[in-house]
Amino acid sequence: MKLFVNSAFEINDNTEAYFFGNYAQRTVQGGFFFRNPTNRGGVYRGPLVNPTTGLPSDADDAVASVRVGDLDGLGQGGNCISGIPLENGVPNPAFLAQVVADANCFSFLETIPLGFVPRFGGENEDVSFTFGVRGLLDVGTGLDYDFSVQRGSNRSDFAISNTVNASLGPDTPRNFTPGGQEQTETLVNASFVYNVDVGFESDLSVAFGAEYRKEEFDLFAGDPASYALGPLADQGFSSSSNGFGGFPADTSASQDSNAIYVDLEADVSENLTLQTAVRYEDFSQFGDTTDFKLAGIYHVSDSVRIRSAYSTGFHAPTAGQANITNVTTQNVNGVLIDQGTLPLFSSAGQLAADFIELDGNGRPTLGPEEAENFSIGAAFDLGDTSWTIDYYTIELTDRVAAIEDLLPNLRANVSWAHSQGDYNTLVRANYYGGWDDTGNGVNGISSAVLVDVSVSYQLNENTRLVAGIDNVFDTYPDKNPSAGSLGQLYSEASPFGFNGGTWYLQARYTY
Ligand SMILES: [Ca+2]
Ligand SMILES: [Ca+2]
Repeated sequence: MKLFVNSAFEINDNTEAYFFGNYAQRTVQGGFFFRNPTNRGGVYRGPLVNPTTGLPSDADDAVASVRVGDLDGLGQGGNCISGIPLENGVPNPAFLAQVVADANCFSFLETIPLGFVPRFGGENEDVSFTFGVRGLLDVGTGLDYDFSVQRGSNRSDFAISNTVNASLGPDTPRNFTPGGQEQTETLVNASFVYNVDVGFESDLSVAFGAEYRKEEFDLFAGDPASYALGPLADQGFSSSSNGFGGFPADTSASQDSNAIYVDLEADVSENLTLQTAVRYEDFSQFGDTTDFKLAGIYHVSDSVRIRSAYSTGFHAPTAGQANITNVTTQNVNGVLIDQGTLPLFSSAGQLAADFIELDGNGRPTLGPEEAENFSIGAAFDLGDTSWTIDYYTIELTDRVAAIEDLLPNLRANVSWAHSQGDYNTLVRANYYGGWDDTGNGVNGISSAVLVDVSVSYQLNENTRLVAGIDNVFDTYPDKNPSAGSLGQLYSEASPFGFNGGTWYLQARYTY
């Protein structure tokens, strides 16, 4: 469901107030990749065992097994084998029958013999509104102003079904509400535009302004079973809802920043338009950053234009990336360990930074990610046809850790567009530099070039028909070396997907 409001009313001839807002709500659900039921770690996959006793073994004849839990505790009450031996991937029927018959011994083959594919989804709610006043002040040649306040929030409440908290054994629920998260942003803006005659071909347009931005991030705790460390945790059964563990506690984080900017643009001569901009921004936690942009278009002749732009940019870690604490207890090789994410600014985070520095790996810092963008292109007319060619590169340094590690550090794109009469054609080559799949621990995935082509035809005044192929040469990323156990042939984080080429037909109707 989506609702929009967009309104403005005149206060006087030179002043207008405006308001716009939106509300959207949707429910999302998706599945996980299928995995072989007998090798899902922490649920089914057991230790290597002696095929005739079902007890742990590191001998040459040891075989894989399906994990068995001892419900009244190890070393007290009844005893159980450690794993049901697998023979050609099939659980040994005699051992399986023995585990089923013994009420104190438990394997997930008793309750969910065919394995399970979790369904993950949630409710998403998005609300935002903007209120502002804009107008013209009678100063010199006239000063345009625009003051506004904007607030937006996006909340997701997650749900995961058809899964287990394996450490709860036979008592596990199958459906969980692992909690939620909300990002809220508040922006206060003041912007101005003033035109000055400095003797150029056109007036010099001077835009300047200031912005205050506050970002808040909240995590909401899940239901207790979604993060519980159940009684079988010390026997190798994983804790928390499998597939997406619940958040154990409510957590909040926030940061704010102040920015000022100036942007100048003018037709310097009949043939040359130049733009330059500078922006300074000060973050409550990352110090400050100054970025600039320089861009121009030069008309070589009536039919040939050259354009180029260079800019620096930044991407500050979000309040969530910088501040969030999300710790769950896991059983790792028989030892209970608190695992999760801690803010680098916390005392625990600084202690970890000390260790990393002592190891000679340099002290980790979290600051704005910096980018340099460069583009150059030409547009020209030949007879009845017009042509453009553009090249751009984006180079990033100081990647914000985690998700962004997955992105290639260099992307480039060359496109060739051609229009003649009612036809437009486009050929585009996209270059993705090498990247690391940190989620699966696979580094050094190869760079790739993908080529897209499309043709469109203006059928009549309102209708345009488009046919195209994205990824004409059906390029795929490198295969995931651990595809077998994860059920993922390719990394799901591939910057250009893993679906190969696609073709499409479109009809666009404008009215
Ligand atoms: Ca026991
Ligand atoms: Ca049993």
